[in-house]
Amino acid sequence: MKASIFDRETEIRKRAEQAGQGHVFAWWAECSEAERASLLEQVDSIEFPLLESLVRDLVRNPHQEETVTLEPAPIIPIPVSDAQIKAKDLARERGHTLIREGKVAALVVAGGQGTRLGFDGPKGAFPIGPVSSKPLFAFFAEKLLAAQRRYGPAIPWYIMTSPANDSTTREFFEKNRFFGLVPQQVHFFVQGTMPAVDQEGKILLASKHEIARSPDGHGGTLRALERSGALDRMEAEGIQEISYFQVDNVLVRVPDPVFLGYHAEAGAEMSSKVVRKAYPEEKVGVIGMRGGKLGVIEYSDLSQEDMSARGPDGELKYWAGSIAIHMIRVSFLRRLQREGIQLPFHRADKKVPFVDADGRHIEPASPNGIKFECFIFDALRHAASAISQEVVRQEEFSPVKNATGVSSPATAQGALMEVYASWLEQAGVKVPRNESGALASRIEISPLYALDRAEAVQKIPPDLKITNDLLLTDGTTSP
Ligand code: UD2
Repeated sequence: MKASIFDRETEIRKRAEQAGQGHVFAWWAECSEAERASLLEQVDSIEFPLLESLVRDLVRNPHQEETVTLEPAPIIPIPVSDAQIKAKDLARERGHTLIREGKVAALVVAGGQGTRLGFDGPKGAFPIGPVSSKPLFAFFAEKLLAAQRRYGPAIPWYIMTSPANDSTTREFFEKNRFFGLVPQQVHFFVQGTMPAVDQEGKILLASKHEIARSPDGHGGTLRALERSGALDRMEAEGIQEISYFQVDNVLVRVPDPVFLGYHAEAGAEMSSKVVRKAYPEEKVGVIGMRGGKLGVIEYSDLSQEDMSARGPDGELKYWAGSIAIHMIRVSFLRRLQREGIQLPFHRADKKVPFVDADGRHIEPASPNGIKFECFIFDALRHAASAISQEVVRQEEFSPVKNATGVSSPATAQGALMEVYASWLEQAGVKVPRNESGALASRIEISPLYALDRAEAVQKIPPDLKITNDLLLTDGTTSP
């Protein structure tokens, strides 16, 4: 006879009760057979010992982060001197070789809920093309496609989704015929979730038969790569380096031979890109040395004093803002797994809809719940060697976070168009602007037309006239 989850009901209930979470069965009598089975499955999947330790350390006795002295980190600068330019050229060559040898995979974390953007769907489906309206995912796919055409081997693309957006993300790729990529090179893997708890550490119920759960943060990538078999696959395919980025940054260079080269030259296990912070309170983590180890200190954890501290040159002391672009060596992830190293969880206070003690569904107006998330950059402190490279913000970082204002679709499109305008201008084209210097028409260049400035300058005819919206594509783009 087929085993049923009900065979283990007593054991599952006991585990929940022993962990002080027996209330999750409060509405059992009202649940249908299917709902009961589902609830048991959900409770069964909870790692109670882990949850108990998080409730103890982050909810009941939240300890203040011990004050460790922060020091600025060494950063590879944007090259100015001949020696720096030479080092960059060497890095580029090294990166080209690794890509040509098929040793690089791309990985995007796309499991976030995109609540701030208020977009109904996976964030990667957001239409960002200033002229084409093509989605974020299409930009990344075309960059990979263009790199493949240039360097040879297919670049595997790993996409981390969450249970909430996994099927919609897959459907979106199917519908768009994988944006010209071969479906076999695109690997979706789903991140884990953690139960959300109230201020007393009690698990919140999203409905009478549903635990409120949320994705376990982008640090969940590590566990999800192992669990899904993606890490095994990478090793089997001879992938050495993972080019990691976030779904919200349309300007990302993926893969970037220069970054890859610096990272490989240094024998680094995990590396990061940084930009100069635009202003002290900007919501990016800063790269610094903490207790002698390179790390990212999240903006919310940076003291007011450190945030605004300035050096003798008047520049921010902690100017190196992390733009969440990393190079991660596959063997590093395997080592972390072998050594049983787990990333720490952080507490995030959020509004979590829940069912109250009277069975009413409540949509809270202010944060009532606590979610637990891991951050990928916490892996940095375990890297035997790590480098950071400064890059030009205008060329590589313009995230889409909010519906309007800073870090919104409007600012990202503006940044994209300015990049294209500078390519066009360097190619000798007159780009129409109004009196205030703003672009007079919308412009867009597909990565399939030109992957980078050098290719654009070489391809764009200097006598090109821009009289209306301009879209340069190679004509074979799918959507
Ligand atoms: C992140 C960094 C911040 C800075 C900034 C750059 C953290 C805590 N902070 O800020 O230091 O580098 O990005 O843009 O990371 N995601 C998942 N699963 C999750 C949670 C997030 O895949 O469970 C993805 C999400 O889809 C997005 C990315 O991770 O691509 C960043 O998430 P976020 O928007 O919550 O990060 P944010 O803006 O707080």
